[in-house]
Amino acid sequence: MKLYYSPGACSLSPHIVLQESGLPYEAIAAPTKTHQLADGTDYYSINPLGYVPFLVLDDGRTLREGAVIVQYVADQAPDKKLMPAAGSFERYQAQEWLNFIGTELHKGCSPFFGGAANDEYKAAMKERLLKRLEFVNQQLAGRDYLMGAQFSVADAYLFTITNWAKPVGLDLAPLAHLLAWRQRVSQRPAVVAAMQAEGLLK
Ligand SMILES: N[C@@H](CCC(=O)N[C@@H](CS)C(=O)NCC(=O)O)C(=O)O
Repeated sequence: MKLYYSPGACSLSPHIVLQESGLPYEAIAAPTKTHQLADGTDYYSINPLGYVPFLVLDDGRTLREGAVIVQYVADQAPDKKLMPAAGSFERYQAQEWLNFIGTELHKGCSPFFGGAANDEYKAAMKERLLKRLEFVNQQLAGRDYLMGAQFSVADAYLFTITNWAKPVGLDLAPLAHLLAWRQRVSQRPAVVAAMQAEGLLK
């Protein structure tokens, strides 16, 4: 498998999941600022939408949405229990988290990265994001991970998005459960390895 990623972008989530899975893969940088690979290839010739993450399977088939890529990878390494079994109620709960993170958090952060949003819109969006994060904070009380005792792909996605708190201007200090969870996730060897590979750790 090949994962196209941009350092620190939402593609860190499948990068973490690939590391957690133990499956062989190659990570290829496709920086969002240049849309060009290191060898000069125009990234739009690989993914016409131009965004990361983008997964290419060994047989050439592709997947391009982060919330789906992480489920595909998890299902290739079922022994790692990164996603509950298909058909179980827990599977829907994990998908509920992925959808929530994608639509309520990830896309709420996007206007803060080079968008044309004005200050009024950004202030309203920050308030909305904080309300959503307060909910997540409550859900994490007394739990190691979003799904309970087991780390899942939803944790990889939430960790990636909450890494952006500083650039977006969100103060996470009052959200003690979320901060404790971030600390726990940040210490997982797979998370450290993926962040190191993206040049995010000193
Ligand atoms: N719908 C996609 C959105 C991915 C996305 O927003 N990627 C951003 C980085 S976090 C990106 O590549 N932006 C650069 C661009 O759109 O050209 C997903 O959920 O995977």
